[in-house]
Amino acid sequence: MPGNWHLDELPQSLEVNREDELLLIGLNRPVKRNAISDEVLLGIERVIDQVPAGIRAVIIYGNGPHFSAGLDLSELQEHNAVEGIRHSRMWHRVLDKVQFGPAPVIAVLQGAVVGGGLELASSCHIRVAAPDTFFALPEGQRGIFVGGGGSVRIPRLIGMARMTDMMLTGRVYQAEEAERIGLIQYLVRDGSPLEKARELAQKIAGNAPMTNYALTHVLPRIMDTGQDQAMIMESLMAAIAQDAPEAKKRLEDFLAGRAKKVGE
Ligand code: 1HE
Repeated sequence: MPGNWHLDELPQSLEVNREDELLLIGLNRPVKRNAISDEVLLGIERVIDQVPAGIRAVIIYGNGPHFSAGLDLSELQEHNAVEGIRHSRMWHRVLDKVQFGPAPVIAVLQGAVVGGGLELASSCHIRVAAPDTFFALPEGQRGIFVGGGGSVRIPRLIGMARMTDMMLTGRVYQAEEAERIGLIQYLVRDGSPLEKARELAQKIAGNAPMTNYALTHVLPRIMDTGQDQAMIMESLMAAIAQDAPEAKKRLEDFLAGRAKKVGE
């Protein structure tokens, strides 16, 4: 790892590795099915806060057979209502940093992606899953509610009706169905989902940084605003992006036959 990193401060429950322009963050509590304790959550925040310059894409994965069993339920029992709000707001703060952080984030999923694990995965920009992945929101059955931004992010992926059903009835979506309803973008039937994520991350890293910024920071805001304001935001973003020297160079390369064609 580069010298400007202080990884010795990270808990054992996380592992972080740099591969050139990519940063890999691993949930590393397989014995507890990568349940997300405060230590894990705050560790993710520290990593995102300290992503070194030059990192162009981030991959989040879980060690062991499950991506994550969600919130560490052993820590929730202690909370009163005020502490519950603070705790939920802490999840919001950290997962907002994942969504609106310095680089696009790809989640690599297998086994359980449930509760807060699904909320974490939903805050990432791309979800790549193995065939054994399953998705659920057991909060409904545990007598609680989502608190990590799930009510905002998950309906944007699959619609409110499906999320309501998941929580009311405990419905579990298997990987095939999850791909069909848009919960994941990639189902890796053969081969390694992590390798697929690396391949996608390399593509992302090769984009103009302004385009990646527009997609991760501006597009979600455009989605959240009225049509009139959204259109002007789009025009402003388009103008800024095309004005950048990198965009000019890329257009020139295409017109001179030096750039890849669509699909190459
Ligand atoms: C845990 C957790 C956890 C496992 N918090 N300790 N999430 C849930 O309600 C999901 C709860 N977990 C499960 O349903 C199952 O563990 C799994 C389907 C994910 C995996 O099953 P399995 O048979 O492989 O493992 P296991 O035997 O259930 O669990 C192994 C250990 O992990 C065990 O501890 P041990 O000391 O007895 O070995 C479990 O207690 C522990 N473990 N999941 C704490 N979640 C921001 S708000 C978000 C709100 C939520 O996320 S609510 C949903 C919580």
